[in-house]
Amino acid sequence: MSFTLPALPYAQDALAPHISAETLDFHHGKHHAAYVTNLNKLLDGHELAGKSLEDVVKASAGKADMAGIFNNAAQVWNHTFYWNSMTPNGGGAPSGDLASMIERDFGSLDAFKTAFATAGATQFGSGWAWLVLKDGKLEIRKTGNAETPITEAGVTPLLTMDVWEHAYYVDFRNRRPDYIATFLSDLVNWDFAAANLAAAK
Ligand code: MN3
Repeated sequence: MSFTLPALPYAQDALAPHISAETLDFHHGKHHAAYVTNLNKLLDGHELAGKSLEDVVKASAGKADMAGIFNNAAQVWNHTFYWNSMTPNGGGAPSGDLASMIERDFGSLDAFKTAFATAGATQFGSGWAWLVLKDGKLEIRKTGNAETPITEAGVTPLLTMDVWEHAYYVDFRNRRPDYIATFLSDLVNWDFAAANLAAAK
């Protein structure tokens, strides 16, 4: 049994003009696809073959002899989560429990946006910014390269933003802060974050 590349949850041009079809063609069709292909090769005949993707990520995390498996498995998981963290006509404001928890734990939606944008902008080199639930409280995480909060005990990711250069270079060149601002204003999928929050309760 091997892993397959999940389809994007929207058309390749659905996030334009913010994120172009060209970016998604490469980012999903080449980068994400390569992580799936590499993972399947690495798991061929391996003791972790046949496990779920989350189990492969957790079992290989922090193990030097499984670094390749971890990097590819975590990148497969992170990217699928990232596609769902965006939606055409996204942005706006969350509602319900998520809105009140953001207000409670960050002070305001604007304060959350500032903290999330700072995490993304200050992740040196490649990585990810996250909104997570930990012990009933919302927190921000930033992770380097393929690192993912699903390896952290008691943490449920609600939302992520890819800050690898391949996520924004075609559309924003080197302007990572502009990509981050656009993610928050026009792309972020609050319904996905709210559904993750509801499922974690
Ligand atoms: Mn990426």
